[in-house]
Amino acid sequence: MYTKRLLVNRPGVTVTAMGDSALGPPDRAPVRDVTDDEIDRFRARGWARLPGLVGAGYVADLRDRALDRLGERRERFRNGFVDEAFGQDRDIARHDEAFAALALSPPLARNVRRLLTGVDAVRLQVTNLLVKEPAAAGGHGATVFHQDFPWMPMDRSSMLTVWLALGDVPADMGGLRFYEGSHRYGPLGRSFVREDDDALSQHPWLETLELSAPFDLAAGDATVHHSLVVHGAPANRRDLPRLSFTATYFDAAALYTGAPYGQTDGLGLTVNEPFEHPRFPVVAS
Ligand SMILES: O=C(O)CCC(=O)C(=O)O
Repeated sequence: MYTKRLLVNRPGVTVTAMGDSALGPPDRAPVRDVTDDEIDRFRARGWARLPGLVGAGYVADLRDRALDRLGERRERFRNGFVDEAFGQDRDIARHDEAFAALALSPPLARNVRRLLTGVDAVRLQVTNLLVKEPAAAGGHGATVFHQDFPWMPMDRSSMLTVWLALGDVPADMGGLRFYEGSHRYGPLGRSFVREDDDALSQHPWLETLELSAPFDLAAGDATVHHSLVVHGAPANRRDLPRLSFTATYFDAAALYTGAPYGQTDGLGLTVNEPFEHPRFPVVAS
């Protein structure tokens, strides 16, 4: 059961709830290094595929944990524009030590630091367990094309999301698609706040950019996408839920702008200062 797992740390992994000041040494998640080619591709296109990023055994355990968690919480996920596209269990790493160990893994943080340009250290912004239920069973619809950054209260966009497949994700299960190089066009406005406010409706010229071809991911494969790249996903046409884990990181030197944002409102952050708060740990890399 999920609750038992919370109480029993694994050998060598001592992780307290994220948000507390004492974070244990999350050094056991098996994460490979990104290659120079992958870094080049990420910088040129705004996203990259990272096959076999996390070891299969570790991912199988994450998937079991995710299924336990979803079994308990599924009904809570459905509300708002975003949750028409996929269900979220935000901050999963604050509730489960295996997800925390991955999100706080130095090899993963080192990868993120190397992918972003001119960044010396990164903070973890948020973790998420995502589920896209099969459309045929009345589940979720498409994830409309959008950028992540326009929501954010950071003064710079050096920020990315690692999207890890917890099971096999064939393209027709709702695999992500990306507008190649769209991260070079700056913030293009918010989506998910009004009807029909997806990035393509607001910026039809995006269709002049190449859309990445559909691709399959195996469990343990990941993609990484820049906070400014326009991305979305079709509905899940399979009969199993699409399960993924995301971890979003940003430049540790970024300053808080004070823009209203659910995650940061009320935390006592200081405008024009870095995000010095246990919710946004600098991850050793
Ligand atoms: O998983 C999806 O369908 C979308 C995820 C997404 O937009 C993100 O992680 O930024």
